Amino acid sequence: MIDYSLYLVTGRELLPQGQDYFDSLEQSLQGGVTVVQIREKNTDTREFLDIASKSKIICDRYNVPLIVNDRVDIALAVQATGVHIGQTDMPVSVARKLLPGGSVIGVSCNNLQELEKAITDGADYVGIGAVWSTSTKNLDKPVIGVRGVGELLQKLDGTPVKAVAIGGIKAQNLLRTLHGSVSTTNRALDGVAVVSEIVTSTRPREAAASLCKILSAFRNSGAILKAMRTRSEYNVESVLNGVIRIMACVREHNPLVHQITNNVSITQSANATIALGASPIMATTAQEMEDISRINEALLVNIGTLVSTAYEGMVLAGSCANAQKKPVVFDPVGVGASRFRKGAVNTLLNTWQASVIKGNAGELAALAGSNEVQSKGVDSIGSGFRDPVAFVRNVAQKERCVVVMSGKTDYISDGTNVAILSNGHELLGRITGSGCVAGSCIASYCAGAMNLAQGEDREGKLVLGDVFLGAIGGILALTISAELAAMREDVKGPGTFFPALIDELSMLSTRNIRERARIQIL
Ligand code: 3NM
Ligand code: MG
Repeated sequence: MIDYSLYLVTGRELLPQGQDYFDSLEQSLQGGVTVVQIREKNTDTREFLDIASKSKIICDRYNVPLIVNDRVDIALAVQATGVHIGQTDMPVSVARKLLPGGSVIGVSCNNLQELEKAITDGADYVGIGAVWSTSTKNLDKPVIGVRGVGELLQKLDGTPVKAVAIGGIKAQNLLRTLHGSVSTTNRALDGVAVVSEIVTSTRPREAAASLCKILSAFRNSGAILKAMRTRSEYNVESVLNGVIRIMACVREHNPLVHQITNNVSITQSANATIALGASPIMATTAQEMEDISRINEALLVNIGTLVSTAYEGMVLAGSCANAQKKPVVFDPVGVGASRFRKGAVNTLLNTWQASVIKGNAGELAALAGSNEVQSKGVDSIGSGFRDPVAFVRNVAQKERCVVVMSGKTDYISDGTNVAILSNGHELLGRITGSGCVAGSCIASYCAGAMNLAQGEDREGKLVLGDVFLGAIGGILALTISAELAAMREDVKGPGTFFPALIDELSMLSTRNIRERARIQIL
């Protein structure tokens, strides 16, 4: 059995100046590479053979299997463990006939057709790529994206075929790659294949060791089986206690909540954030994202009025937040309204891991590719999903995060548990931006949840803090405050409602939450 965890594909042309190929290979084995593929694209047979046989001796010393790219004859000559076959190379069946019994054959796959063929052909493993863009290889097929890898992995269920992802994998995006590519059936990658992250390093041992550390931290975190859940069990009592702790923490610590949002509701969002006790920063420009990501405690990305400058900021801000394990709340406003928005949402979700995705039924339907609920612009039309509980749970599993479906009843799932909240008031639907404000409330409470998690184990986690509780808390704070605001005598309609809502958000008490929360946990 091959351990596919850290699969090195060689690339002699990428070695740093003065770095010896064999020395680099040996160091990477010392760092923890578990399988090596010799890849020589423009090397004469004699030289290829020479490199392969010397590499084989080194790999043998570390008990690491050697696989040869494309060339069955070289694999035979050096008694390699197997071959790796591209889509334009020799068919698997022919290679299988030529190689000794028990040889390992891997196939590069970019899409479902190629994957299904590789399974039928009897491949032992597949290399799924490119998951990220890369300059190491000229890509003639589309980049799959982390979420696309998950969809392909699902097709391997019930087969003995192993899978590694390849293309642009770095220490900095490895955890996100591993987490985001787990399928809805909990099929995870067996490993990752890298070229440049190890080969271009002047310290390949350390480069490999860093990747190994992340791989084992991810496996040990138990995160494969969970989308984002941090506690094993929730009930109404524990959830309300958690929300109340978060509320107090937000007021005490005034977390900085970075919000890239739309120009319709930006003022409402900033005001609501302040009212809850958090501190908003509404920065949008890419150049300042890295600095802000160091000081913020949560990020909100809202595509309500998407413009290209803010879009660049969104791409970068989310990656920075992931790198710092800070919660990312994503509001794909009107994702069904245009192809542009759909494409942007797809790119954003393939680039970074959202911690919470919040949308109305129409937006989440568009995101999930369901036509059960339609949208009109940014609004949802119709009565909603036949089985909203199953729907949010499935989207949470697929997107590997907490999903909030807002509406008259709000459904929140971490992929396992579902909270059903039925607080709120119809006046919320008669002002602009109440959905966007909900995003700000969730981000503020996720920041509070992260604050409460300081000192907890960080290893293998993509985000710190219980974002399921953060999402529930944000929705409860807003919808209960709306009820209290609507009860006021001076509130005559939507115009007077909004300022009253801000007042109530700032005065919300533990008692209000305990007495008014209408919550069910499944
Ligand atoms: N195959 P790096 S991408 C060899 O998509 C290879 O099948 C790919 O290099 C595929 O880790 C790739 O430097 C290059 O991005 C991967
Ligand atoms: Mg090939």
